[in-house]
Amino acid sequence: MARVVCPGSFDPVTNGHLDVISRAASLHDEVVVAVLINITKKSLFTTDERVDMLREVTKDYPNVRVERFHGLLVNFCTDNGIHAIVKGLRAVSDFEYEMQMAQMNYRLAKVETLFVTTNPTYSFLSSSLVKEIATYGGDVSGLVPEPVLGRLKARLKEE
Ligand code: COD
Repeated sequence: MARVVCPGSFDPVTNGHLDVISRAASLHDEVVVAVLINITKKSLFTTDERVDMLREVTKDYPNVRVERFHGLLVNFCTDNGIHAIVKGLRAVSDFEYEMQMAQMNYRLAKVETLFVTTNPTYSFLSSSLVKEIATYGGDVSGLVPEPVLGRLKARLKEE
């Protein structure tokens, strides 16, 4: 069975993430979406909320499951029988950092990294830009899945 992981912070999940996850799901038997538990980085949504949103927006993909992880991604891969990481590449600026991580992950545990080129519709899209635009009242509809849009508006109203 070809099991791969799509890792990330997903704070929150965007349509760019979802595009990569759906394409990974069409190419592999099983996709594990792994949400980083990062206690040092301030996030808008808790790990549980990020996992919930991902589960909701991937519910129509029977071969996708959502988990959380902390520590090294390669340890999560080894513990879960995962041999490859699937990442999206948005621009040349992503390439240098992604290549460094890919080579390090291979060096650490012989875990391969596979890249899908971003869907041009979402090549400018990141969770941080979505949060910034939404914070200042900009329109982010079409950039995040519908259920995330509602949660984003509610969270920013609370703040
Ligand atoms: N189009 C296509 N792909 C996209 C888009 C988009 N618009 N936006 C995001 N992506 C993809 C990218 O592949 C990105 O890597 C991934 O989605 C996740 O994005 P984010 O922003 O949610 O997550 P990051 O970049 O904060 O996640 C980084 C990791 C959690 C993957 C990384 O820090 C990690 O592996 N950490 C664990 C610790 C570890 O093992 N460190 C050693 C690494 S060598």
